[in-house]
Amino acid sequence: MKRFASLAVAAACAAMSLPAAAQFAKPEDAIKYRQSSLFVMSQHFGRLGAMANGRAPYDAAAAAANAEVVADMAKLPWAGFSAGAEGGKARPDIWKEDAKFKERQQKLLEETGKLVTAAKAGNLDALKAQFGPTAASCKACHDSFRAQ
Ligand code: ASC
Repeated sequence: MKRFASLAVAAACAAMSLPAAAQFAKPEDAIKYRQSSLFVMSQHFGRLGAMANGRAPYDAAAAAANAEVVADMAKLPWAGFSAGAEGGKARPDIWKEDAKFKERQQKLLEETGKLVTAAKAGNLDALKAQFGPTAASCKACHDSFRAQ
């Protein structure tokens, strides 16, 4: 069992250190992967927005669960912007301005991390206060890197 566990960890580490491109069988898969994770993120973020903006009743447990999904999804799309996977709504600048693109990713990860903390605080005001900055981090990346 212990041996199996350490093999599993080794395999997971090997997968993480693979170049991102090697993780997808074809460029269309990379595009679908990033769009899918962003879509799931937007669905759960939208549910938080509905609560933050008073369009849905505040539900502390649902808020925390939704925020967790948002933060988990926020980690995923980036591997899908791999070399040779241009297309979809991605602007070519993504592959030319790596530092700026990474900085936007980092900001989203930071804000979605804070969103989890805020949602777990268990009060609507905390959620409201962190919803805007998180949405702003989505928008900042879209403004620079997503085609209209
Ligand atoms: C959403 C969603 C986005 C962001 C963005 C924030 O709910 O789907 O892409 O928020 O609109 O400005």
